[in-house]
Amino acid sequence: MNENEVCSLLGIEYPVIQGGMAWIADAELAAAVSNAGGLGLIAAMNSNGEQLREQIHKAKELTDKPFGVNLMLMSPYIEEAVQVVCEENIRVVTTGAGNPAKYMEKLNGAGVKVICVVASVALAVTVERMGACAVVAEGCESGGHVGETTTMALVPQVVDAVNIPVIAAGGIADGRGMAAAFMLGAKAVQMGTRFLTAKECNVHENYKQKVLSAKDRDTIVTGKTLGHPVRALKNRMTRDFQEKEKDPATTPEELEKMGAGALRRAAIEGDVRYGSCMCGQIAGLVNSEDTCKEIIEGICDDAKRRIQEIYGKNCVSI
Ligand code: TUI
Repeated sequence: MNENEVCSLLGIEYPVIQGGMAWIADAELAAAVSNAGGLGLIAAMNSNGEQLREQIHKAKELTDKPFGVNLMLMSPYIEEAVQVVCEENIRVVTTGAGNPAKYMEKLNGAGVKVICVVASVALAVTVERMGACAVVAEGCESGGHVGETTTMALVPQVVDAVNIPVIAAGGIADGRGMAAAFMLGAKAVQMGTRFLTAKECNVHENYKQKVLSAKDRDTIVTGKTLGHPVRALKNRMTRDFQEKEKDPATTPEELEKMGAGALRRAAIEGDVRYGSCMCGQIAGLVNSEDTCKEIIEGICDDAKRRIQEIYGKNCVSI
């Protein structure tokens, strides 16, 4: 344990938090990240209450380190997920894709620390007032559901607006990204894309390979017209979606239907042509399959070395 504010808040060794990737972040990935000294998270998005409980029990068998649950606020199972988190004595959750106001009191009342993923200063300020213990400021370089502001612009503005620790996310996958996040005032990083290709990540092999071979301009944001823009790797599905989105004859219902189940199709079934391979812009930098331990230790060591190169030894402990 070191003096990093997020590490002491969460009882973890390294200031690295895993993204709560729906259909991907299961008990095995969460436990591997936590065992490596970061904070692993189980994605509740795709599980009903009982399925989530099962994953939590599994993670408890695989690690005795702290791990959390990601609550995706648009999930049809959100009420059940909150209930199960409280019953299972989960110590920390992250929330995303909405305003968690409805659930803050219940979670905090049950002793659950709430870290809200935000894409704007306004929501960061709101959730701090409601009792969030930290925020993840997630720039639009991220994969999946995205806001409109880049990490470079969002993080320092959120840092200036709140008194709780800020965790940077979006476009971070190596030590350079982590060092840059610290310079912007973040106290930790959250990474999704980097963990997609972790050895312990159970995403379908086709999806993993597509991330590994992706280049800088291979992602695209679709779904803006529906009000929930999503970043994914370009493929047949995103091209069809784009065409439909441009066509004034397309109804929102048709678009919703195209998107429904698309992430599952890619992540579980391995259909990387007609499924949605949600992924961040940093995929071009992610070229190897490593264990969570190699990823976390590698990134923290590299960030520390780079900061020390500039500011001298003993200036930082990560
Ligand atoms: O939530 C995410 N990323 C996600 S969720 C997801 S699951 C999904 N599956 C199928 C279709 C669409 C999504 C995949 N990726 N990141 C956290 C995040 N939250 N990014 C942006 C936001 C956000 C945006 C607007 C949070 C709040 C918000 O406004 C809420 C308000 O009321 O102000």
